[in-house]
Amino acid sequence: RHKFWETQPVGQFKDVGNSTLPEGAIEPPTPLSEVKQEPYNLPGPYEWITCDMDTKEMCAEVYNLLANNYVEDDENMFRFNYSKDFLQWALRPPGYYRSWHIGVRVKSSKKLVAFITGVPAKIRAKDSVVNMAEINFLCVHKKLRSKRLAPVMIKEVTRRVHMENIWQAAYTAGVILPTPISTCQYWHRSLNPKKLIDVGFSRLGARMTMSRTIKLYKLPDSPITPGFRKMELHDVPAVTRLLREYLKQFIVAPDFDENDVEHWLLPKEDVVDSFLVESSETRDVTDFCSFYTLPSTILGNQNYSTLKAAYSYYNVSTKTPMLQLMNDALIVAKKKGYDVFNALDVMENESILKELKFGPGDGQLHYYLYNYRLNQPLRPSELGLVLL
Ligand code: NHW
Ligand code: EN5
Repeated sequence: RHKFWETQPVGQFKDVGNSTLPEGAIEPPTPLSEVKQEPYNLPGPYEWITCDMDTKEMCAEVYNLLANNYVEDDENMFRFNYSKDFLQWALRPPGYYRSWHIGVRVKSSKKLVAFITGVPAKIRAKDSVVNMAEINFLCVHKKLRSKRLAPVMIKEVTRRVHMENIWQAAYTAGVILPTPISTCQYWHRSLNPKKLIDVGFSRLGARMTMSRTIKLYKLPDSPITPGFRKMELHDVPAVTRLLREYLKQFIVAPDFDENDVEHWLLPKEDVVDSFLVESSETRDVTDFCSFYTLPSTILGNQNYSTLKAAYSYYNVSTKTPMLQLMNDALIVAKKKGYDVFNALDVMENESILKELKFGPGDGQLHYYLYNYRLNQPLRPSELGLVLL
């Protein structure tokens, strides 16, 4: 059934439920001298390139490939439209390798037709902190699908990750592959219900009018929590301490240091937004919430071309109840013009989604590890990791 994935060091379907296999690496690292030194062969018309995401031209080519060929929902009504600034941010975290930003061009025309990326991340699974690659943005041009290019791209990124002496990876996908460590549900909170209904993102509920629906999703103009403010550079040490302490409770979670927090969580306009609650007495940072910006192109609508979506990222509550904190996140997202606020049922999210009027979407997100076995699948609430 999975001619490629059956050959890879990932959990196999035949082993699901077999808790006698050891946890950790599925295969041991090989000496670096034994890592294949030349790139894998591509079909004749194509060539590998390393994408220099520092240059505007390369960034624009990648942006265009993804804007036209990346992930769509199951009815092909919406397609992710990651912005250029977002891609630069996502692909250049602390310690990134340019060699992990891999493109495929048509030799004759130089047209970019496929892409895959990795970025380094320290991820903790139970008690082990493991250097991993986070793999994302795998994309093959629509006209070149089903030609088995994806397995070559995955093998090539694996080879380049191995060259840096890294042997594990984490990735997510909307499709089922061998085999998920967890399966999460997307939830959606309407901020601009009229537009969402007009573009077919959501439907008018039974026995609901448009005006009742608009009223149902109304939000205050500004956040409720005293001391709620945007995160600033000087907050990085306090936010790092808060987040590190919080993420300890999850079975799989990133191991962020201050450099990671500065990169991944310091606000960047139209890319990532972060807020915190500062205690007026102690000046301590007691709570934190964040979301990233990922619009979708609306395919074939007369009136609208893009859907502005916020995606819940990392949230920590110690003093402010999570419900109130996330409600404040909804309020600021609404104020900034987002149409919808999306979240997965990871971490503590499940407990607040219904009360905040999120509804389940038609999409799921499966989480995977490469060359790392966990004995049992995780509940979404045991996952402390959000990929972009
Ligand atoms: S998930 C988003 C993936 N991208 C899209 O969905 C965009 C639209 N679709 C496409 O561009 C986030 C194509 O359909 C793609 C497949 C390119 C998806 N992950 O070339 P063939 C990520 O980026 C397997 C992994 O003929 P295609 C995460 C499929 O099961 N494998 O198909 C990426 C089959 O193998 P099988 C996927 O449609 C993680 C084979 O590809 C997959 O023309 C990557 C068919 O290939 C997916 N999303 O192209 C893994 N979709 O064994 C990283 C299909 O079943 C692993 N396939 O026969 C770790 C590496 C690093 C390790 C380091 C130690
Ligand atoms: C990993 N980095 O299917 C990338 N999105 O529910 C790979 N549905 O937006 C991720 N089909 O349910 C790939 N509206 C997986 C995600 C692929 C994209 C995807 C789903 C997630 C989605 C929307 C639109 C459906 C359009 C028709 C959806 C219902 C919203 C409604 C709002 C009011 C309350 C009930 C729910």
